[in-house]
Amino acid sequence: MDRNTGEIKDLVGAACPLYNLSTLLADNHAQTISDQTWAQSAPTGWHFPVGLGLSEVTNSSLAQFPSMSYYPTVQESNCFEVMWRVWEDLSENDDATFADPGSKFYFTVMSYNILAQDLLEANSRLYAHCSEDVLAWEYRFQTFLRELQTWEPDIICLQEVQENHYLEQMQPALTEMGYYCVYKRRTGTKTDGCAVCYNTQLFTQLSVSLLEFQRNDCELLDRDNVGIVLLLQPTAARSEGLTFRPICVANTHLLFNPRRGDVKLAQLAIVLAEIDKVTKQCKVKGHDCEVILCGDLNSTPNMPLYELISTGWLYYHGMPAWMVSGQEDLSYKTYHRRLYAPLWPSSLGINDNCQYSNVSEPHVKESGKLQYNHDFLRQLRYCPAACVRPADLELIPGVTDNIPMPDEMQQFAPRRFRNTIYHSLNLSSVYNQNITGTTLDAVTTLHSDGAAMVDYIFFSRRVPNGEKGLKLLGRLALLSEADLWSQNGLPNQAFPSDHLSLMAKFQLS
Ligand code: KL2
Repeated sequence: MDRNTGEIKDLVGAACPLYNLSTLLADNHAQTISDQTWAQSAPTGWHFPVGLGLSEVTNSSLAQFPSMSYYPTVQESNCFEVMWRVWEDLSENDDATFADPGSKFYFTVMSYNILAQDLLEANSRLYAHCSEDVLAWEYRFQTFLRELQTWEPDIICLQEVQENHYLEQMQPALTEMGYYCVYKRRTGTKTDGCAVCYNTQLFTQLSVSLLEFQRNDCELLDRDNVGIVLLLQPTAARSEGLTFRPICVANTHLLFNPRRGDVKLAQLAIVLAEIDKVTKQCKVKGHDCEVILCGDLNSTPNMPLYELISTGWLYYHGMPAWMVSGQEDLSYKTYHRRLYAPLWPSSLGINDNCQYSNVSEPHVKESGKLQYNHDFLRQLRYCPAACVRPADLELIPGVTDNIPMPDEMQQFAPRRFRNTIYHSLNLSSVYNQNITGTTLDAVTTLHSDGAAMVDYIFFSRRVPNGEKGLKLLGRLALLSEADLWSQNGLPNQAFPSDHLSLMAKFQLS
């Protein structure tokens, strides 16, 4: 492969070492990856050549897929290069992990927009660079299943899952592989939706929320996108009798329209409010839960929507709606829809903290008197002035000198800036904007209109000296736009969608 021209050289007859893609993947699947060795030994099946001249030649035959038998069989002697992906190990040599591996719970999460066939066909000009055979659903589905078999994610968050494919193929296949699946189709006429599947050996489901963003009583929320929020309890299988904190897993596919950042923010607020509700319900039962938020957010890194998630706040007054997602620079347009307060009507029942209003704000009882709920009163208790011990108050250690932990303070910090929205989930992205060790942009989606990072896995950040938070142990490396074009763009022989899969490994202690 000449990486500069993107041209695939005909290697027929050239003396090249041949791999068999299918065998490699099959071998990898057969290898049982034990918890402790998994982070250290990168899965051997996929390898991404880093840098020029390190590409590998492989052999892949469509005939390996029985369902493809009605397509022309590729000659066994046809070699072409295939791009692999590497596992990035991020675990420092954590002695405690090896000393007492039983006290930790490890799990992996994949987020994957698998490109609904109906959308592929509706937007076919985006895939004009692809050969017909890599666009066939049967081929793409088999390639997708192989990818799952290669990486064996414990939790899978899928977007663009076409309903008939889900019911007829996906759910049966994944059930067979040991997953339980939850599905939510988009409202309206679009045929696809989101799915979350989890390994039933590792998790039991404590709650499930299926979210529709289309609200008849709200002009802003007139789009058909959806989301799923699950609360999962780690089971004994990998925890040797210990009890671990539940994990709240949210999956969504936000609106695509680059001009409508206002809609995207309101859709995100619904997801954040639902996560907040689930975590609070968990707390009532005496548990803190960890949060994983993944999906296709149709927004690029470090732009306003992303900033809201990663920093916990966003000042939006007068911001052009197209700027929110960073997908396109539309500053040349003469008219700009702009963001002004309120971002969404109060009838949505969600406040500026992206929480359901009835959960954290005082509400008026019928008598007309204000009634304050527990959380609202805690906000008052945690205001800094309330934490100063009057000099004449008897010191009873642990009682009258007791002040909240810094993270508790933060949770109840006054939220009083105007034209700003907040959330209190403390989330970090698994992926950085750049490919590790380079200045190249990492992309998660690519087609003939361009490439970008729009898919994410966010997770509960570890708070300093706190017990809470997830530890990120590793991730499946992304690729650059140039790397993907050198392989004919997406979808291609190896990758079945116009998005790459994202995967991360976490530790819960
Ligand atoms: O960006 V996506 O692709 O997350 O991969 O989400 C949407 C787009 C998906 C669901 O609406 O369909 C794709 N140009 C390009 N892509 C489009 C367009 C468009 N005009 N409309 C929908 N999609």
